[in-house]
Amino acid sequence: MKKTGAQILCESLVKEGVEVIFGFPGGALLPFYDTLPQYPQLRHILVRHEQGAAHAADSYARVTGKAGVCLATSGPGATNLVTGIANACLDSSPVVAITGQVATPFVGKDAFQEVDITGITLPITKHNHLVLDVKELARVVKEAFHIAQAGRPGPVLIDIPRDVFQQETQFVYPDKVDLPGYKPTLFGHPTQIKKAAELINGAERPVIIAGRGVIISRAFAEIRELAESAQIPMITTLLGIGCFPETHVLSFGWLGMHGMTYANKAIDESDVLVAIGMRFDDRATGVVSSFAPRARIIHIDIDPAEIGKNVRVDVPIVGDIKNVLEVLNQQIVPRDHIDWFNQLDQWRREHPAIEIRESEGLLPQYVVRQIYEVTRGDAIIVTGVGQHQMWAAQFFFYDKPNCLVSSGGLGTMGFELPGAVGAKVGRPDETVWCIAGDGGFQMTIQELATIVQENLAIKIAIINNGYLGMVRQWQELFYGRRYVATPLYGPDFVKIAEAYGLPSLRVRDKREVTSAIEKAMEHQGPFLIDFVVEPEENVFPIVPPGAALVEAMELPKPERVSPSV
Ligand SMILES: Cc1ncc(C[n+]2csc(CCOP(=O)(O)OP(=O)(O)O)c2C)c(N)n1
Ligand SMILES: [Mg+2]
Repeated sequence: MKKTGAQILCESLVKEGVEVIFGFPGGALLPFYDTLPQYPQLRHILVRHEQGAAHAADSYARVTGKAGVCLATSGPGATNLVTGIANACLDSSPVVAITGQVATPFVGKDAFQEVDITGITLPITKHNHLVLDVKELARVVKEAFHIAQAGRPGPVLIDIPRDVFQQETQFVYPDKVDLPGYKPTLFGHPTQIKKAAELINGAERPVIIAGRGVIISRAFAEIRELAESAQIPMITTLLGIGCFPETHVLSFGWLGMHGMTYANKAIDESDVLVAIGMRFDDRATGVVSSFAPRARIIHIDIDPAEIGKNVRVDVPIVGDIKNVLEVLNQQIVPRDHIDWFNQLDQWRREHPAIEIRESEGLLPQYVVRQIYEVTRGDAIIVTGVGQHQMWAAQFFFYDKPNCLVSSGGLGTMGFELPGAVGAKVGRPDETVWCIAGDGGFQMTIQELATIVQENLAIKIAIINNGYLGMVRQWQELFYGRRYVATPLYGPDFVKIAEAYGLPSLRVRDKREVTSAIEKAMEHQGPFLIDFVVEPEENVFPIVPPGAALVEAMELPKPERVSPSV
């Protein structure tokens, strides 16, 4: 029996195990939306802006490990996806973005709502395809899901003209993909793994830096075995948070611009650095010429393009991390590094890094810490970008795997609210806290309507400092305190919540923080708290731009109290 392109798309999505589509309709998609009710197994979540659909699909993919799907109409719908696609690309998230396109006779004619979305997204997708014939649709969808998820994950875009949705053909879903040009290397080269094992076994001051690749590969047990048997301190990247329990004795925080000073020092002094599923981003390395100057570097990554891209590497291993570590672990000689750990502990005492200064006012760090205390760390945290993002990473201790969802590579303000939507839809049984900036929240505030319409029990904490805080901090520290375009008027968020139909509270006093968080947790549905915090609080440590990791500025000493890690 013949099926229409719209039916073929739905059938193909069902075959791929897709359960949720985050989308927004329009003319080019009308045939698709008209068909969708025939497939009740496909839940459609109507977002309020296509950027939200892309972020939700990205976040859904991060928390489930399955591809996330977003859908937008041609022209402005498609361009509204662009930021979200770029975000997924830079953080290696498997998103399949589907766009409607003008009908094939109109393609290339500047037709109403026509943009060349495959052209626009070429540099920010792993692959994209304009489907010009319904006969290729099933194969293109199959390939899209394969490419999005195989090897290093990333976004794939499928552009489907309106008439292709209406054309009919026989539906046969391919069982296999045949892509001779794309065969990711999954198993590390044995000789390279042997060299790595020898380096690790001979190391005096080894360090592991683990990135999001470890989470993507679900190599939680394998990385723990490596760290424990070889007694190597574990440091993560920002996006690697949640690949190893942060309260484990071997956990030494995360590196980089706002990372822990002792972690950055450990890297600086290390003699063997095992970099796993991370890509030496400039926010992680500081000035590259001074990065890990004493270390031989082992780099394990599934993407050969990352090897040697930013730093020189002594032993590259290309492969899936779980597979590589399984083999590597067999060659590790158990040992300890007592002197090295004594040194690390001394640095940790000297630079406690994660501390909350004494203050009568309401400090954002305290809000994050109390969310940790009340949830006992059992929550998925979704953040925006800025100071609150760094505090969320510093003051919550991530013990459960894969519980921080944050925009790392692109640093996209506005990710927080739609990101929380994707996380809650993907893991409905988990508590999801959206830790939002007052700036970023105003960028995608409209997704409150999605949350209420879908009754997603997301708890929202706005860290309301009245500033584009991270930019203000840079102006304070590096631009003579000239606050240009960073003081931020915001609406009354409690009234906004009320208007959208969700309960809320405002907290200005630190004594009310805990009970407000408890109230939000007790409430069955979504809940918003507007935390009006100290406006000019800064994130420490901070490695100034152009400086080495060890040149971090720390919280001024007299203000230090309560070291807690
Ligand atoms: C879309 C976008 N525009 C601009 C920036 C630059 N930027 C980085 S952090 C920041 C301030 C964020 O303000 P807010 O959301 O209130 O968070 P805060 O730093 O105050 O916690 C800005 C403007 C960005 N990251 N993303
Ligand atoms: Mg702010």
